[in-house]
Amino acid sequence: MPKLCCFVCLITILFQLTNLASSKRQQVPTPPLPLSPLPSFSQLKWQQRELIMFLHFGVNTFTDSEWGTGNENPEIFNPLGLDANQWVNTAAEAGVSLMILTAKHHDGFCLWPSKFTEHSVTHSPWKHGRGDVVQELVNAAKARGVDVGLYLSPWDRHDPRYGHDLQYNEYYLAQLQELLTRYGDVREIWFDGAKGSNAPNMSYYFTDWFAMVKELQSSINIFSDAGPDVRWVGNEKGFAGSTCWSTINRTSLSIGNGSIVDYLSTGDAKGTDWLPAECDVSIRKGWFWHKSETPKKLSELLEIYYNSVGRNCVMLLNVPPNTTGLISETDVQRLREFGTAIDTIFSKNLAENCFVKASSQRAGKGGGFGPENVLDDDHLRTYWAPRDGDGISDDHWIEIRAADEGLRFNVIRIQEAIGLGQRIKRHEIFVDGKLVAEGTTVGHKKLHRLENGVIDGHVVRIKIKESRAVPLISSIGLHFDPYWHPNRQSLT
Ligand code: FUL
Repeated sequence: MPKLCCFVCLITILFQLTNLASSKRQQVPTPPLPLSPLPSFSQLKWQQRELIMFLHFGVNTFTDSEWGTGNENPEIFNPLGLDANQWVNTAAEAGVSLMILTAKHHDGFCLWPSKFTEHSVTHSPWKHGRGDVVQELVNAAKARGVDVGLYLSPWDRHDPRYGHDLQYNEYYLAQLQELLTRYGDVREIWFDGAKGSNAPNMSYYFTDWFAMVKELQSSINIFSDAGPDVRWVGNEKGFAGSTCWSTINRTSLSIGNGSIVDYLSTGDAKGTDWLPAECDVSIRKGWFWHKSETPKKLSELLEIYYNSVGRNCVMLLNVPPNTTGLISETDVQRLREFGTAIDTIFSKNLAENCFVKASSQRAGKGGGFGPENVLDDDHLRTYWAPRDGDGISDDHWIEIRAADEGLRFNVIRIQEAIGLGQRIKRHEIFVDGKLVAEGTTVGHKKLHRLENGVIDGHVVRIKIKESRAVPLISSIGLHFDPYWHPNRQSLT
């Protein structure tokens, strides 16, 4: 009998051990924990757009001014050749996927037939008062798969309700409801913070506005100086801070507050809110079209690109339609050059066939978090994750090794898997053991355009010197920018 007992025990133990082993084998390594705050789905989508087009258009286009008085006669608005398809084609060719139109600027003139005011396209000779610029843009954009956003200026120099809190907020909310229910999906709404010094006192009911916007458009991003989804970068040059966190404390922000511009441009490593920055800038000097102005040089646009997209932001480039209602040929041409330049620089990753190695990797080889993930086409959901440590003092590095012939590049691109939070605080880049670049934050995208120009080398090592938690790198690129000549003025 005891023999039988021993035999049964042995079988049971063996059975349990086999079970344990097979359950161990089946355990797929899990991703690391996210680090709050995190982006929303719509914020992530917005960030991936990288380049958005702004369109300033209205009565100012016809009066050659930047801020209308509010006394303009609607009859001056007559863009006889308006063709929104031309706007959208120009944008799409440059890689733009979202276009934001000034439905109403500070002068109060509405580009759509609002039933709450007489001051609109309805009283202009354009299309005998039956025109609707918002609708024209929406139709053209839809046909090319481009998204639409709208700017509705809070400051209104025309409407007599401005300065009377209740009446004006009701009027403004009524217009928001029109815009967000009549035209299908609106992906971004722009609440501008500007207000003239002599303008009447006015309290905006932001809480009600924001709630109404979200009720009517669940996937929209709300832009203002203080978010809640996208923040102003703090200047109109299109430049972010060289340190730029998508995180910030919203409680420290307020709309129309000029004293927080530095905080806006750098964000806050300790911020409790995910609120990435948008860099608005015009292709010309002014926001509206003026006969006397010409577009910026290609080299200036590229400088802006590196200082916005290359610093974890989105570039919002204004391209104003002219009095005919078209984007001027000079601007079309410049945008085409700009789009081609971005393509030329970034469509080829010179690191694509290199070997890649890292200080450590989560879950070991084959665990799904290896350094090879930084060279695939997914720049968000696949990433290199080092082994868990305290994340702060660990010496994490990742290395790109070229085959025999070596590499020739002048731009280094690094991207974090921001879906799990923004982490990197400081990093350094070495080529064949020599320090070539250093920086702070990375975020969605960090572009280092090398100050000393083109480098020939074999081994590129990126060291993460400081991080809020283990760094998660989703993509690395080595690129050649033929437009970058650090030691001489560009002629383009
Ligand atoms: C500013 C406005 O005053 C300008 O006219 C322009 O619309 C710019 C984008 O925002 O605050």
